[in-house]
Amino acid sequence: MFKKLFLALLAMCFTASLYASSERPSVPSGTTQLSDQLMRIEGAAIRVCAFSEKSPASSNTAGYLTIKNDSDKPIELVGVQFAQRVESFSKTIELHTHVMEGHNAKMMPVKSFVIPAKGELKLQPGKDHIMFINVTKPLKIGDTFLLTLTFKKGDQTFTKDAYFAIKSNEDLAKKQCGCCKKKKAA
Ligand SMILES: [Cu+2]
Repeated sequence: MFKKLFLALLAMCFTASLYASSERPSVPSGTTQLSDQLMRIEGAAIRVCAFSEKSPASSNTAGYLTIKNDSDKPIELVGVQFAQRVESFSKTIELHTHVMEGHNAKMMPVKSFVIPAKGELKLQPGKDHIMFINVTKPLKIGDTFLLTLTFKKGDQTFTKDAYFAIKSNEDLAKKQCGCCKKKKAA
């Protein structure tokens, strides 16, 4: 009886710590908790960007988050996809980094990002990010989307779901990144 209560309390603590830093604590829970992996996800957000009705195929946007690895083994983020039963808003999702080509920063897809043991991975504007290619519908500030992140730790593969909040460009960075398709001047 006490053991059950203790386990329930423990589960609640882990759930609370996973969402403790969420900007929108009211988002529904019910995601798979992988507390045994000793990971925390913070500040998951997606840039709202301008959606072009005329050429939706050329609309892109970017997602950011911080992943903290409290374990003593490195963890690799190998993929991101829309969670089951979540209506997708882009055709492709890639992991991107920035490389310098002469004086210009250029985005390039990568296979994975490493979260070092007892360290963190910060995906942020102008740096490593999640790229949503071919956005298929307008996004609204304040909406949230559940995404499934796939990780590798040693020879083990596991997933973790995280809510991403749609945020304004101003909320995410002072300056515009090259992630959004630029609006033509009227
Ligand atoms: Cu990109």
